[in-house]
Amino acid sequence: MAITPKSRLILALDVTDRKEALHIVLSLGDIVDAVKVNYPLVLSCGLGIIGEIKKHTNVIADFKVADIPNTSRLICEETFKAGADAVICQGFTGRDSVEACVAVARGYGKEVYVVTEMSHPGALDFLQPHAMELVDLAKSAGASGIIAPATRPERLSLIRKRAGDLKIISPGVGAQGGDAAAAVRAGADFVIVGRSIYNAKDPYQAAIDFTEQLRR
Ligand code: NUP
Repeated sequence: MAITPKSRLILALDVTDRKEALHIVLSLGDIVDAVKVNYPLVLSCGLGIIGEIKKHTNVIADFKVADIPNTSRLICEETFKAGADAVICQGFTGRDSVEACVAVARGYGKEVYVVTEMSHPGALDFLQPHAMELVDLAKSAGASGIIAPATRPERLSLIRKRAGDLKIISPGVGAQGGDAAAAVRAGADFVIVGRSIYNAKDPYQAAIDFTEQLRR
């Protein structure tokens, strides 16, 4: 089933300790729309961590899949078999690779999100000049949505205009300087927050504070 915006908050769980990860998921699983796992957690705890988190909330696998179609297909197969609801892939590898990810996702009734312009400064070097083409590719390849930067709300609005019905997940809120409410005003359906929640003194309260900002 597709991930739908309720709180609009997605937690980036970039911790590397299994116990800490599951403790955070237990306390925040009901507040967030999904937990996003990335290489730090999966490389330290194994792919099985996806199924463990999935018992409590939706899971997005931020593997930024970027390979030839056959390898991308195999990566997506393993990711969805492990229980993920969605996978994030890169678009710069081209149409055939993105289509390979979408085909696997469809087979499982799951979703693909394509990275367009990333949130960090280095995204200006290669990705920003091609961001709109990456949006068009995501749309025509049948992806559910795209990843676009909360650190540049003005770019996010332009990307929103181009994206049509695609869902937008927006990273860069908090530690990278982006503002949750501004990202939603610019057209994000979800924001991703990592360090500003899991490094907070009280991650539960930090998550609640973000959901309040997102409601306004
Ligand atoms: O453009 C992107 N920016 C970004 O930060 C695409 C991403 N997938 N991410 C991821 O979002 C990043 O890898 C990390 O997992 C999370 C942001 O974490 P934080 O900066 O809120 O701690």
